[in-house]
Amino acid sequence: MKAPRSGGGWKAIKYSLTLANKVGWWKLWKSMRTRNACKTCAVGMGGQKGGMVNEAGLFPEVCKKSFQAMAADMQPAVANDFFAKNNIDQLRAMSSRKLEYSGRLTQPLLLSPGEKHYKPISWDEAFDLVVERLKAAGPERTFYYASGRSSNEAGFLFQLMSRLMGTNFVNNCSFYCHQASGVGLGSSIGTGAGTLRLEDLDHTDLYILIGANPSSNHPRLMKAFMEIRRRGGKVIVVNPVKELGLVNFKVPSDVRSLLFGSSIASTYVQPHVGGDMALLIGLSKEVLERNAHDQAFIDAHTENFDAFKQQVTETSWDDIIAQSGVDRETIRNIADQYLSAKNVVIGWCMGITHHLHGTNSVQSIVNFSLLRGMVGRRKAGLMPIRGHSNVQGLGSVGVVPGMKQAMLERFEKQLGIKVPTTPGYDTMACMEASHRGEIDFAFCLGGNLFGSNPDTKYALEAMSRIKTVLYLSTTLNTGHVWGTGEETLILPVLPRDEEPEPTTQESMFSYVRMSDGGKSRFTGPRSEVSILAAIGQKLFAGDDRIDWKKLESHSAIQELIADLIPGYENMKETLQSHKEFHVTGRAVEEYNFPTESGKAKFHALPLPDLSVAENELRLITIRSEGQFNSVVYDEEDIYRGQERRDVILMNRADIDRLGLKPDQRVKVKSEAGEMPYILVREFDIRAGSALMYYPEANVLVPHTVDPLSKTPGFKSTRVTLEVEDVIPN
Ligand SMILES: Nc1nc2c(c(=O)[nH]1)N[C@H]1C(S)=C(S)[C@@H](COP(=O)(O)OP(=O)(O)OC[C@H]3O[C@@H](n4cnc5c(=O)[nH]c(N)nc54)[C@H](O)[C@@H]3O)O[C@H]1N2
Ligand SMILES: Nc1nc2c(c(=O)[nH]1)N[C@H]1C(S)=C(S)[C@@H](COP(=O)(O)OP(=O)(O)OC[C@H]3O[C@@H](n4cnc5c(=O)[nH]c(N)nc54)[C@H](O)[C@@H]3O)O[C@H]1N2
Ligand code: SF4
Ligand SMILES: [Mo]
Repeated sequence: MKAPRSGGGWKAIKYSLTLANKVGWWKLWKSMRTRNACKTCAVGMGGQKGGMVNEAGLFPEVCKKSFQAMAADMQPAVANDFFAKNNIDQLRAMSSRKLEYSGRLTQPLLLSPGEKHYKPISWDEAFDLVVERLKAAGPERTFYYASGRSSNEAGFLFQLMSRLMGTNFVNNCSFYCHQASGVGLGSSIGTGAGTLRLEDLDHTDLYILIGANPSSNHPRLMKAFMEIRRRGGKVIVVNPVKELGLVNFKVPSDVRSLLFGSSIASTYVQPHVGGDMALLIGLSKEVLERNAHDQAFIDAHTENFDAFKQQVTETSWDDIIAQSGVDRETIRNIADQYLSAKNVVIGWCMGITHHLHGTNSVQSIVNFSLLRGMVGRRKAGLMPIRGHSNVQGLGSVGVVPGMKQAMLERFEKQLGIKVPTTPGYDTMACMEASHRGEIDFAFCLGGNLFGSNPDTKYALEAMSRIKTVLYLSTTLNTGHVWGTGEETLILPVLPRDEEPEPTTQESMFSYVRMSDGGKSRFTGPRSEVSILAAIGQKLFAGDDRIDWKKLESHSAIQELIADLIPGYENMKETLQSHKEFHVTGRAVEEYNFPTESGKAKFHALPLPDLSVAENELRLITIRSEGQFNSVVYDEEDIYRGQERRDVILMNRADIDRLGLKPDQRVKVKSEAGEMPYILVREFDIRAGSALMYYPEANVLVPHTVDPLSKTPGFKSTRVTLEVEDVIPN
């Protein structure tokens, strides 16, 4: 399969038109125009300004991902006899695409111990069963996991339930995603969120994009990069993989770009996988050696600079160059660009966080931007490019093991609730507890905990040892069929544009949108809030701390959020006038860092140990154009020119060095597992690295985590290859 010459463009438009043909043009258009926030990524669009409109009021702000998610929700319901016809083994044989396209879930389903078929049950039966099992499990043997699709309102109720039950075993998919950004930023500048607003990007003259592929994963950001270049600004891309869409992209909403394409990267650097931290230390060293840092800013607004400077001075150029894989000349060149820019923004995604030193890499990003005061004011700053559309909101409303002190105090003072102060469990800690047989109930608000986990064998064992696994989901995924406990229950939910009452979502720019909801496309599924409120009423019957009946109303929850969640005070106005708002305190202004001292902190960090044996490659596991996380919509990856997913993409030099040939079959082995019959493919990727597709390649990723953020090293698995001598039919 041939790769196209640019990302986006007609291909993206054609794809969207094909989807429209499938579900009906008018219906899709009408659905997209409703006043609901985009369901897909955290750039955010839609809400009260109307579908396909961004916070600046611009239209059309849309991409094929948003159509994809909408079209999936517009498919018919799962056939009545689907579960009678397909037993669990048959369901396990289905691909994630087949499961997703089996239809929308409309009835509560129960897979009882020893049974082979999911069977429909009534909502009352389902609630009775959930409540009985939750009570029997108790706080010490239950965990709560949420994906970032759910609303703030559902997330708030979810964590409130866990706290009233007396546990902090509550977390969200962020632990497998941007947690390193939250921890790294928090420890450096006092806030875990990005420091920018969308409009700040209008002033950027240098954007450094590290370990992210927005051309596939955050398509509307591409317009911002195009505009930076048109203004004469620079975009430096740091990525071991040459991503086509980061070289050239055709922005569909811009005629000139659509016709002729837009050059995105003005400099494209391909470091070693995991070598970013060394590169950032090198860049800081270069700036310090030239004495080009802003000493006045550093003295006034930062601390720990001397320790940082000493550490950087002691780190040798040889080590920096060897570990980053970036030569001195390129480091000088990037430093020149950094020093001559007025407003620098550094953005990053999973290429930074999915490493065992992910948090330290984020701290190194902050160190570098502090050298010139490029964080802490408007127009410049730091931009963790968030994943799920409301993952940031779920963190804000407390779906985290450790509740922020300010929030904890408000809970105790205003609600009279004693929130447990035990450290709680992150996501991997929950999986480990399950593996030890210490968990009886897993409460999953959306997502695919099984599919997103590293070490598939371990995840399978862990989930199977849980007594009851409960999923609240819109459609079927591999988690429902593989991530089963002794007993498994699926409750069908409404996506946000079918909610009976308004919900809210927070974007990566900390902009809170309000989604109107809309008419349910089916009878059967219920809103996440109504399910949680119903469970709450039964679970806490006779306990008058919280009126769970009242919390069936979204506006009652929104009032609580406005009172209890720091930064969400403006929610009161949203309630009255549907006015959307930015969470206060996130966009750091005038160098008022929300740390205890009011200063930003430099971190003195030694280089991590990234050694690999001669015959090993460093494997990164990533998304393709046609998938959303564990849901694979299309087999082919059009931008990388791959027509199938059972491939390992490698540099030609490694293929030759290891005595392999393109299209040869190999067994890929790691300490966690092995994958047989994988096709070797040549690709423009830094030698020493290899690329495979997530979620399939999770078989290979060990479940070790970054000690600071507890994020697995999804992009740092050491693998070896073995030639397969038998070709299967
Ligand atoms: N279409 C689509 N959109 C999505 C998603 C999806 O699955 N599909 N998922 C959403 C979610 S939850 C998230 S978190 C985001 C993820 O968005 P991204 O982080 O952009 O996605 P990944 O595919 O994980 O790949 C990240 C990039 O990092 C690079 N990379 C890998 N290792 C390294 C490294 O060591 N250093 C550097 N510098 N780069 C490296 C890879 O080559 C790749 O280009 O996307 C969101 N949007
Ligand atoms: N090897 C490897 N593993 C990874 C990654 C990687 O790059 N490499 N990426 C990691 C990252 S960044 C993330 S974020 C995680 C993803 O982890 P998760 O968020 O747990 O997984 P998703 O695949 O996004 O979950 C999709 C499911 O959510 C359900 N859903 C969709 N919409 C709704 C809704 O409105 N409400 C509810 N209740 N359910 C809904 C559907 O059933 C759908 O099948 O995976 C991580 N795992
Ligand atoms: S970039 Fe993200 S938020 Fe914007 S339309 Fe696409 S999927 Fe939706
Ligand atoms: Mo993510």
